[in-house]
Amino acid sequence: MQTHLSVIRSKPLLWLTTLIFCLSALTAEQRPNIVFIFSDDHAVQAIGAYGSKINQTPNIDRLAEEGTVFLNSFCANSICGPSRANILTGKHSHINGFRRNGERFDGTQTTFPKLLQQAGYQTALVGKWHLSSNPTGFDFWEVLPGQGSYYNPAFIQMDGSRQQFTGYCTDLITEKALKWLKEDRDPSKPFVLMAQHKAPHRNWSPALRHLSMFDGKDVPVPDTLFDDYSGRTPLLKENEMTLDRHFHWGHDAKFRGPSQHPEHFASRHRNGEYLRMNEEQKAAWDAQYEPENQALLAQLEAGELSKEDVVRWKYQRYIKDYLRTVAAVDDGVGSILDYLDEAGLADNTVVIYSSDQGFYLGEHGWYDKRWMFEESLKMPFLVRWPGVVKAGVKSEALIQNIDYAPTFLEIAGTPVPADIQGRSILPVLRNDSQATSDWRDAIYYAYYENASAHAVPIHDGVRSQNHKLMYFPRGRQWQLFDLVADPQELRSVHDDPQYARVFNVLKKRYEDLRTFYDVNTAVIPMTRGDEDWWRQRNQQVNQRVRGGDFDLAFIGDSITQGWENNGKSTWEKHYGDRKAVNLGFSGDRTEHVIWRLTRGNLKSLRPKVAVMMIGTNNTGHHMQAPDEVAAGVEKILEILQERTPDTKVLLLGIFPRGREQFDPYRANNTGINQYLRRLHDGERVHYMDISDAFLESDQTLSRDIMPDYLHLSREGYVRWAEAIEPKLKELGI
Ligand code: SGN
Ligand code: CA
Repeated sequence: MQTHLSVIRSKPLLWLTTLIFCLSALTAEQRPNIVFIFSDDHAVQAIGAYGSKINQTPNIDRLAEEGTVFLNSFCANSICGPSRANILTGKHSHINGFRRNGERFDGTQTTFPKLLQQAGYQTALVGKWHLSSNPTGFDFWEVLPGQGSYYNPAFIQMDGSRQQFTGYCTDLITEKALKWLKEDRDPSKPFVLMAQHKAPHRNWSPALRHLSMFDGKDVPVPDTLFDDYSGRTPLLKENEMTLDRHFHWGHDAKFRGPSQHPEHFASRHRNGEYLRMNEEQKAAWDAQYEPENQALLAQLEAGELSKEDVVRWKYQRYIKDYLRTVAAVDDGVGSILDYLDEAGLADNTVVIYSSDQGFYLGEHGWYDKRWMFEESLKMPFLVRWPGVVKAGVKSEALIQNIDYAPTFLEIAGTPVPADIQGRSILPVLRNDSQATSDWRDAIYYAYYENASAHAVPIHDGVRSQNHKLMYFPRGRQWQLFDLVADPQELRSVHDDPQYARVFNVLKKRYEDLRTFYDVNTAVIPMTRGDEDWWRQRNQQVNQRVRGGDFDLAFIGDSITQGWENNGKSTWEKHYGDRKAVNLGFSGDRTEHVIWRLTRGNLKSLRPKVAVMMIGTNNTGHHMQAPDEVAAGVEKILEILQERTPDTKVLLLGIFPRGREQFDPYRANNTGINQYLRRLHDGERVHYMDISDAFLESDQTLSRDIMPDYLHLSREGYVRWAEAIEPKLKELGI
């Protein structure tokens, strides 16, 4: 009540409204409200309560003083849309279907706002959404289109129209959230309000009032600003998020006019935010940046700066802008907390501050996120719930964004659907925020957005209390980090004999967690567009099938692609004038074929017959279990059915491999084929096992047929063609 007293003394009118409000609030249901304040790319390194060395966040820190800070809070997929989908559904990306930015969230699926709404909660969402489809499950929403803008942003209204507002995005979102709280909601109902900021997302455009923050001061530089990436996978070097090489002239560094100094600055010279500003905003902006910019240019021209000096300058420009945008988020948190106090709502409202993923604040020389390293894997999670959550506590329990949905449902006293993958953290909260004895030992993480901005490869892994195991399908590399001995993750110990036990046990946990969360990579569409030759071949294929009229398509991996090499003369003889096309890509597994067929290869291709042989790389690359690979093949058949229903599929059993009969890879393929046989329906799908065409009488393979015991020789292709020829005729080719 102490806040009410101070309000009484200072503002009599406000006091009256507050009193009336409190009385009505008393008669309202007592189920707790939830205020979820969520920002974009706010790393824990930039939050006071997490021990920031570079800024202060007094308002966010209030949640820490009055509640709990979760130190080991992680995302499931370190990128915007996917993290939001994880939160809404309580499920990993491969289950909720939103794996990469740019996909479309299926808003018909069950989400926690829908369930809370059904349970009688009022639900509201303001700010960044970034899931393409319109929000579902909210009584009120007003969202930014896509990434939204910092200056004078547009918001999509519930009727689908767009309205532009003058002002600064973070402040507008706070104001809109407050307006809903104060004026628009039904005070007789409990509520959940999600206030979701764009800040501090790239391109880190501060509010005018914060422009001069940090003037005359340097922000401390992270230890690893000049990381040489040794001791870890070479994939790190492909990264396109360095301050050194990927910091853009206008967009990031805020220079005006055409790009200069390409030796230091990447070339994007358009600063979209500047173009949105009115004259007054531009004037304040220029007054801040221009003198600093001109000073740097003068130094560059005078040859006074080393390459490292310029990286340090870019770091200062970057980090100050980033932290300035954080300052407005922190102001917004303060305004909302103040209002909850004033309105007497604080005691019965759970307030959470979080952000969609972490971010690199110069660590490893980077900005951006995506990698499973600590800085971008971590999400802030501070929770205040007077009377339930112990105040001033720091928790080391491993929590993840898939836990939010079940937690919110449990807070509201609503049943948690059995298919939700996260766990409610309520038992942890009720246990003085410490992990209960049956709490989890590790979290599972998966990143899918390869072949896109910043060039981070697909990877997944597990993170336990003290270790992290990561797996990169490209190059099939493991990385293992000891987070106690090496908190900055600078040396992978995956092949260090001293860590053999840890490696083996974590690998087991990795496999078990993948089974537990139903991860079957054989069915999850994956591009290899980050490999140049693959991307080019795929573009060529897409072009060919668009222009052509094909009766026969061969779908598969290198063995199919080999029709263009060892199989060339046989192809010409058998298929040269039968309108045939080769959709074989060396190294492809079922998941890559799924990607290709759903994103271009089948756009206008409607063959009479498709000959398909796929799966031996699922075996060869990671001995994937036969039922999983077969599910991948089945999914491809479904795709064909859906997109080209009249095509007959000649599904071939995976060819034998390995010299000996008892080769483990061959045995795995045999295991897959047992399942594939069952996919034969004699109508659309025709299964054939032509192994006998390749095997000797003692079941071995000869080098004459398969020189490397996997790929076919010229003679091998002759045998393949002859073995299927009668069937092709029967199918009308
Ligand atoms: C934009 C940014 C990227 C950023 C992605 C994803 N480029 O594309 O730097 O990684 O968003 O961010 S920018 O040129 O538009 O600034 S996310 O948080 O939405 O996933
Ligand atoms: Ca983000």
